[in-house]
Amino acid sequence: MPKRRQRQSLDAEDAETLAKRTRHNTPIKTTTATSAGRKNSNAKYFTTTQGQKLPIELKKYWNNRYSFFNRFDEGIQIDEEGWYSVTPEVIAEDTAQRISQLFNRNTEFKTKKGEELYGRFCVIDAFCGVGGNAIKFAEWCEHVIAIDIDPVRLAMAQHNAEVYGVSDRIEFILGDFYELAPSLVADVVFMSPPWGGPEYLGSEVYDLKHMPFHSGQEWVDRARMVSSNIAYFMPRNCDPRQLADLFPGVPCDIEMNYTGNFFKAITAYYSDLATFGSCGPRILKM
Ligand code: MGP
Ligand code: SAH
Repeated sequence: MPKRRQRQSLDAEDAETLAKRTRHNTPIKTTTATSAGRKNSNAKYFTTTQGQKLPIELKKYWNNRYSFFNRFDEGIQIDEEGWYSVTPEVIAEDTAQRISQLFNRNTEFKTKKGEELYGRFCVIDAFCGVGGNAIKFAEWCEHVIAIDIDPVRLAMAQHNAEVYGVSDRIEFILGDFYELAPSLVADVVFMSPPWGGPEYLGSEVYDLKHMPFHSGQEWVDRARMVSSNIAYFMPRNCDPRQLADLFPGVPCDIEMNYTGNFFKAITAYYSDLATFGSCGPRILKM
């Protein structure tokens, strides 16, 4: 069973200061939102020890490869967009653990498989990428539906789940979550949509109205067609109040996600996934 981690609330932090806590991280300069360096004819590349040729801007992610998958050397596959989008393993683990514990608190159902306990609920990873979150969900709950619009990344997610020995609990679906949502059935929806590439840090506050493809509101409205239990993995320069307002009338916890001392992202939890039942944004530090 994965180890448990303690969550603490941040008393002194409020919504406005959270939106400004991005200064210690410098955005990388890239020429396109979807593939760092690809459209720059002068782009420099490096070759990984696996023989993968990647734009030099992605080297910092390669250097942190074990923070994304501690079993990286067992054959983990990641493409360019996957490198800058994959959720660090420690954060994916916290999210899966939190959802499992909170959901089971409300349902009290558990099932036993071998020596381990899994929550008897189904979570949708609506944008599974190369599988960073889906793999961790599969370690904590019985059934995961992992969706991605990109066939290459979906195949990588499946391969990576096999490396972790959890692919039997994940149903992989190739498709557009926006189109699929009305026909899906699940208890929880986790969303980590595209933010527009590493340039998401280019403005002081990330505006949910101007996300690529669909606005932050449209994604939440789609997720609500499946379940009100939503977890939304979003840029660290989001305005927590804007995130909370996406789903009026239900509790919302805003969690700051760290790897070590580095503030990486925030996750908004709605409805039953919000622990304390307040309708304003309540900020937690993970
Ligand atoms: P980052 O800011 O690109 O990296 O993304 P980092 O290491 O904080 O760089 P720094 O130089 O600014 O310090 C931080 C984390 O956000 C990544 O590790 C991913 O987990 C996540 N992330 C980044 N992007 C661009 C996306 C995205 O488009 N979609 C999703 N779902 N996650 C992303
Ligand atoms: N959490 C993932 C990273 C997600 S990155 C991980 O840890 O690996 C966002 C992903 O959303 C990308 O892989 C992209 O292909 C996918 N995507 C973009 N639009 C989509 C859509 N409409 N439906 C489903 N997936 C989509």
